[in-house]
Amino acid sequence: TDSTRGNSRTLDANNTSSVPGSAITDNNNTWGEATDSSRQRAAIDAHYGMQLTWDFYRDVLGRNSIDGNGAALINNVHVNRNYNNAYWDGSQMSYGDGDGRTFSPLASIDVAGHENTHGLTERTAGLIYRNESGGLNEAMSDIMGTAIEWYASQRNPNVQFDWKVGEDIYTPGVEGDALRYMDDPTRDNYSIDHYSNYPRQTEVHGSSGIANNAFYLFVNGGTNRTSGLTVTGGVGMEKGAKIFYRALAFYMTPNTTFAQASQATLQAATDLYGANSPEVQKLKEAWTAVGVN
Ligand code: ASN
Ligand code: CA
Ligand code: ZN
Ligand code: CA
Repeated sequence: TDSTRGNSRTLDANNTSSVPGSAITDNNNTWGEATDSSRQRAAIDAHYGMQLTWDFYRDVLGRNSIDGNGAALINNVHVNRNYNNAYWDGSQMSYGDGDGRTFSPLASIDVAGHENTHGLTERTAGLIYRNESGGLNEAMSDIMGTAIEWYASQRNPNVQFDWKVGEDIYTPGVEGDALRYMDDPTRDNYSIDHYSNYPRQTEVHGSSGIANNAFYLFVNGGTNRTSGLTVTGGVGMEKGAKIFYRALAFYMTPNTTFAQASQATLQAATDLYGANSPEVQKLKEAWTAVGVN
């Protein structure tokens, strides 16, 4: 239980689906020691991911937890047995341990940031989890999860920032792969990176690639594989995260489409940096590159 972060806490579901789970104890309240039980590791990872999420929301987004009012973030680990998933259920997070082949325990920083951000989206825009709004809901989680990984990498030299999602927990026996790739969403042979392909892939974890790639091009610069259009340079993660968060919290609504999301982010960028700013110009280029106008 983290008294410095609204009593957010991490609990043990004891390999059942029953949440919230039971308290996890330690003989000296110093967590992550080599001598601590290996069963604590997933809990410490989930808890660290929650702490970084809390601090990123506070320091970068200027927001007090998911509801803006300091709501405790509740994490459950060891959910089910060999469970290859992690999710937000409307009030708390659940993390499986994975089967050891497809996934190791699903508590990496980017995944924790992703799941916590489902809570943020639910308490702000309320993007409905199907159709275009569902793809945007998923993209906001990948975007903030990756921004939180970036924030962590600025503070902890052991954290490696990248544009992959879930690289540290996906297929532990395979080097270099990931669950999703924001710099080239099509690399997973499932996601799409351009709105012209939306009719072919409407599932939310695949259509998210459209907005994921727009965010990547905006923040980092790069080329969209499908259109071949290039955004030169990028505005950097901090500005990108602030703009997309402002769009989520102030302009998006439950049925927002990709085209409306583009307008929402442009309005947010205009609020923060001005209508004639390079930020607004680059953001237009990024959305154009992924086929959204
Ligand atoms: N891990 C998935 C996610 O957070 C669970 C789901 O499909 N809702 O999106
Ligand atoms: Ca200890
Ligand atoms: Zn998700
Ligand atoms: Ca990552």
